[in-house]
Amino acid sequence: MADFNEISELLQKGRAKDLSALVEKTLADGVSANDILTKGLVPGMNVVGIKFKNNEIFVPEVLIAARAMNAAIKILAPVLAKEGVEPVGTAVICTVKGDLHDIGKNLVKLMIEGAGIKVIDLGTDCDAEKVVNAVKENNADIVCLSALLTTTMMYQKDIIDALKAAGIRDKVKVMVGGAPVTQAFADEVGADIYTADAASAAEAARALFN
Ligand code: B1M
Repeated sequence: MADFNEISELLQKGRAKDLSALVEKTLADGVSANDILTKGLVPGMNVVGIKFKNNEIFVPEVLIAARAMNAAIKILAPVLAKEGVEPVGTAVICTVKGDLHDIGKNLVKLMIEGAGIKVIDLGTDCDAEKVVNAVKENNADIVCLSALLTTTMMYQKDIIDALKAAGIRDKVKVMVGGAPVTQAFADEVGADIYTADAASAAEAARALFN
């Protein structure tokens, strides 16, 4: 029986070594990587977010939890991403300017790669010019924009505007996401696709090529 609660607890405490060992054991017991992610790790990170908001923990503790999350994701990565699949298209992904949150963006990247799409990762704090250049250089089909802050989500629109100004808006589909982003916001900024989680992002990206 998988102990998702223990996975969540270890993540919250930032005990990367113990968490990695438990994630490895849980995988070996036959539990799916997706269940470990969605029933253990993501709920654990949500608790971290709530405690952070309530000033029960502070940036250093959040960073330590994030490090543990990344260590666990590293173990799940090869299982989540099906290897050896010929890419059907190319995506450019980033977390937008002013925003350093990359755990969700990395998950979206992983799952999109798993759906057989080549992903160019521009990292975090990414400005519009960098996105426009990457789309041109890689002849990308999709632009994936992640934003975790209410203060940075509007920059998704700036990137869409920059794609328009560069004359390439109609050549790419723009997908937006991140905790504060909604379908209504996506419509408002003129994105083509909004998805709430990494699995839906991969599904939507893949659907573009079917
Ligand atoms: Co920050 N932070 N943080 N943080 N942080 C939040 C986002 C916050 C909600 C915490 C809170 O107050 N409860 C809050 C934002 C408030 C707001 O804007 N409304 C916040 C704040 C305020 C800040 C700082 C300003 C704090 C400060 O310095 N005073 C600061 C900003 C720094 C900056 O970016 N400029 C800051 C810093 C940090 C750390 C560096 C310490 C760390 C990030 C480490 C890292 O990413 N490497 C951090 C963390 C870890 C969080 C929380 C706790 C967790 C985020 C996370 O990784 N979640 C977060 C609270 C929370 O979200 N519960 C919080 C797990 C991840 C799997 O989920 O990223 O939402 P998420 O991704 C999901 C979906 O959103 C979706 O798929 C993923 C799941 O499948 N998704 C997409 C994401 N991108 C997508 C793109 C798509 C589609 C779906 O298509 C393209």
